[in-house]
This record gives sequence, C-alpha cells and structure tokens, in this order.
Amino acid sequence: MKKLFILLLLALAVLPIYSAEEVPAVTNVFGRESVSLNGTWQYVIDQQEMGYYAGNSGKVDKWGFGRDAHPRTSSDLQEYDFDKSETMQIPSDWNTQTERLLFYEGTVWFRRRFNFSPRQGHRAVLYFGAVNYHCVVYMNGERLGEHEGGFTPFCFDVTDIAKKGENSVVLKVNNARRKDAIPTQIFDWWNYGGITRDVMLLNLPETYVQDYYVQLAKGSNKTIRCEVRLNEKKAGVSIVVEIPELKLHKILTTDAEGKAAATWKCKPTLWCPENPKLYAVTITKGEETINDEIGFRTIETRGKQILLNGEPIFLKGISMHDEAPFRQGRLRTRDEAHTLLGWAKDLGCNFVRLAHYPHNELTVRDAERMGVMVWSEIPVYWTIDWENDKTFRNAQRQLRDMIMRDRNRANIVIWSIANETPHGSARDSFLSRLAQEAHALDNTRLVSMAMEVLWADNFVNRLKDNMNEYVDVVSFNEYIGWYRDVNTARKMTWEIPYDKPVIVSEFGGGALYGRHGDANERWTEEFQERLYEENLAMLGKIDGLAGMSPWILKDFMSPRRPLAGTQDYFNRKGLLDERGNRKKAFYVLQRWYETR
Ligand code: GCB
Repeated sequence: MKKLFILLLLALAVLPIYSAEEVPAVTNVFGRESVSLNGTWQYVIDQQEMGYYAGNSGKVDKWGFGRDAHPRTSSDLQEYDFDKSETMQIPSDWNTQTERLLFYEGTVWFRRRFNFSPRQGHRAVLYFGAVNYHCVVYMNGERLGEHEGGFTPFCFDVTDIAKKGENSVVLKVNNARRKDAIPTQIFDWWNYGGITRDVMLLNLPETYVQDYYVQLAKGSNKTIRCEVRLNEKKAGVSIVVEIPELKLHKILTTDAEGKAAATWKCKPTLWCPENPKLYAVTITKGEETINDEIGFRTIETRGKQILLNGEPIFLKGISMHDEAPFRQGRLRTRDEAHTLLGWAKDLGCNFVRLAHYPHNELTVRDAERMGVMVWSEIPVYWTIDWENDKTFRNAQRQLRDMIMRDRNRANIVIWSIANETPHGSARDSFLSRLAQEAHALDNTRLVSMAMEVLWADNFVNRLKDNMNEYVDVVSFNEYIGWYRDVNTARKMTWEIPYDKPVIVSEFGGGALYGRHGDANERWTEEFQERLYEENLAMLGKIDGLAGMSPWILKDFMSPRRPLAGTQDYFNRKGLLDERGNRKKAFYVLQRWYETR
C-alpha cells in the first residue's frame, strides 16, 4: 500500500499537469476538420482583475466576467458588457493593436460569440495555438480551466458544454511577468500579450487520433517508424497509415493503451536543404482522415561533426524572433513567415535558430518546405527560479508540448532547452533533467542549449559548463565587438575540451540602418560590418565549429532598448532593419556563407 502511494506520488511529480477539462493538444490541427474562431473578438482591459476577484476579498468571483453576463433588468448593476466593448482581430498581440496597450502588462479579457451545430457521436475540442502568458478559459459561463506558457498549443474538450446555436468563449489573459514563470521577469524581447496564434474549434470523432509520429527510426535511413495514439485507452482500433509515393499501406491495431506502433523497411528520398523532399502521408481511423506532409532524414553527431543523412554539414544559420516583418507585433501568417525565411535564404542560410521560445507552427512548416533546418527552443532564459518545482514542471511541460507539436518536422534538428543561464548546481539539476527529458521524448534529434562563456584575461577561453555532459552539441553566445572590445577578436583562442560539435549560437552588434560613419563609431553600419569581419575571422579558427546563428536576422522590439533616435525600443542587432533594409554586415555574412 505504502509502495503504491509512493509510486502515485512519483507519477504525479513526473507527469505534466493538465487540469481536468484540458486534453492533450492534438497533432496537426491543420489536417483536421475545424471551424476557425479567428476574427473579431471583444475585449475589456482589467488592470486590477476586478472581473476575476470578488470585491477586495481576494477570492475568485463566480460572477466574474467569465460568465459573459447581461443585465436582466434596467436596475441591475453590471460594470462590463462585452457587447458594448471594443474589438480586436485575433490572432494578434494586444500591444500593437492599440497604442494604449503598447507597454501594458496585465489582464485583458476577450470574448467571442459563434454559432455551432453539435454532431452526434463527435467531439468538439477548443484549440489555442498560443496565448501569452497565462489564461483562464470559460465557455458558456463555465470555467474550463487555465493554461500557463505563452508559446505552445493547448486544447479543451468542450463536447458537453458547446450547445446548438449561439455559444460564447471568454478568456482572461494575463501577461504580467513573474519570478517563478518561464520566461521569468527579465528578457530581451517584447512581452506581446494576448491570443497570439490561431483559435479553432476542432470537430473530431468520439475516439480520435490524438497524436502520431512518422519519422525514420533512430540510426537508420531505411526504416520508417510510426506511432499513433488515440485520445482514449481503447484496444483493437484499426488505423491505416499510407504513404502512396513509397507504396506504403499498413494497418495498425491499437493496444489496451490506445496506442499502435510499427516499423517498415523502405527507401525514401531523404530530406535535405538542397532537396527538401516531403511525402504525402495519410492516417485514417474509420471516418477520420488526417493528411500531412512528412520528410525523412537522419541527424546525428560523430566526434566534432554534425551529420545530416550521414554526411558532415555546416549549419549556416541566423537567429530570429517570432516577430512580423514590415510591422511590429507577433507574426500571424504564412506569408510573413515566408518573408522572414526568404531573407534568411538570401543570406545563404540553411539553418535558423528560432529564439527563444517555440515559434508559430506555420514558420516551422514553411521552413521545412524551403529546406531550412531549425533549432527550436523553450524560454528557459537567463535567470530562472531553479529551485522551484512548479517552475520546473512548467518548463518540462513547455518542452514536451514543443516536441509533441513538431516532432514530425524533418527540418527540426536541434531541441534547445535554455539560453544563457548562469552556472550553478541548482541550474545544473534543473537543466540536466530537461535534457534527459528531451532525449527521452525524441531520441532522433540533437539536444543543445546556448551557454555562457567564462572569459579569461589571457585571451584563452575555455568553454566549461557542467551541462556539456548532457547535450549533444556544445553551443555558446559571445559578444566580442559589442559587450567586449572588438580588437580582442583576433587574439582570442578557444579551448573546447569536449569531443562534440560546436555551434556559436549568438554573436552580433547593433547598427541603425542608414547611419554611416567610422568603423569605431557605435551604431553605424560600418561598426557592425567590422564586428562581423573580426568575429568571422576568429570563429573560423574554432576546432569543431559545425555551425552558427549570429544575432539576429532583423531588428526586433525590446523594452530594454530605449536609446532615443537610435534604438527607440528596438534591439538594433538585426542584419536587416524592421522594414527589410539590408545593413552592410548582411553582405559580410552572405559572402562568408558563400565560401562554406
Ligand atoms: C543575448 C541574448 C539575446 C539578446 C542579446 C543582446 O545574449 O541571448 O536574447 O537579445 O544577447 O542583444 O544583447
């Protein structure tokens, strides 16, 4: 009995938390039957959360805004009315939709009405691509649950709540920074709040395919492994997996866990940047058919090399934020993703580091079609509340949700568990558990993290970090020329005492597009140009350098960058400005990549 209790406690500690009504996010929502709930939503700004707490009691008010109520008589007191409130287009961040919310960090309520016709024997699942940062979700006045983490999808099964005719969904969204959150209180990007990615109502069968995985089996380029899981623990359900171009047609049968898995021998054309081959894949369970496009490739390391499909490859990369080109705000469409990735391709990249959190699924999918490899990261950034178990479970869940969403994408080659985290034993314990988790969830990709450099006075930098034991690729950020004297670059030597490939995950410096002057004058294009020349001359000499992702593709908004007339709340380390104008350093890196 005691043993059973301990086992139960252990299971609770290891499993990510889903509140009762929340269901695991469904893989490939774009391949499912759905109704979009994007579009016009009403919103109410609620700085003091008076729509959530009852008076000054600190207790959650069951008559709060979540009920989406209306006065019944003309004497009723009601201090909000979504019907009369302003509107906002969703998906979007609220900061760039109205000037008065640009710097706002707090609570905004959103409400959307829609018509629905329930279908017998079907499930209605409410899907959110991402809501930053914390939200409480209500439907037809009922509280469905809450979700924390601003960049990964989540779902609620609303079958029993959705009704024929008009329905209302309300969200309390809060993006206030918290010490125990992931990311924590300080970070160098705009804290875009709101319902920032697609909202859909999925129409799924009673028993549906919750997720699937179709990729090459570890260590082989001729064996495809397929795993399928239902939303229920139901045995004996047949699932047909087809890849017509490979003449593959297989019937899998689920076990008592509602899972089925199989491997097959075949010889797919392998996905690579020069030929990003994708195969149409169909998964059918009774009346449910899911279409996807999937590529096959292997990614592994051998000593200090990264091997793609068994051949050494240099990752010619650039870092990017999930921020739209030509306007400020979170990216919303495939066209916007395509523009950013097109700029990266013009630069000569075969790789992008999607910093510092999971980007829009549309970006990852577009990169896959364009032959661009991806580093995907969770926002374990700078200082985190390392000893807080709730914080760990939050990071663990974000990692898991990122991997589950994108593990069918051939272009993802690296899962990154952190960025620039100060050394320490509590950090080591936190991050090593995350690294192990990433490997356990997906053993077909590489795990890394962007590390900090411990600078030496004698220009001999030894890259030492206890976490190197847990990662497959040693990556580090260095800012010679920006936070350190540019003239030290050529004197630097690097000792990397690990038999692992090395990626320089960041280097760079700021320049205002169109500002010219001496190469010693900060913020000029010439300063940034020289910084790139000096860094590239130095980095080219690192033994085991297998790739890089300089900081950053385009200027991005950050409240940490207030210098008037120069930064104006933009981090200016972009090789392009926010309008897509190329700075001189763009061409330095482009030329360097041409020779690799
Ligand atoms: C870094 C961070 C990145 C910042 C960058 C900078 O090391 O990883 O998020 O934006 O430096 O511009 O200082």
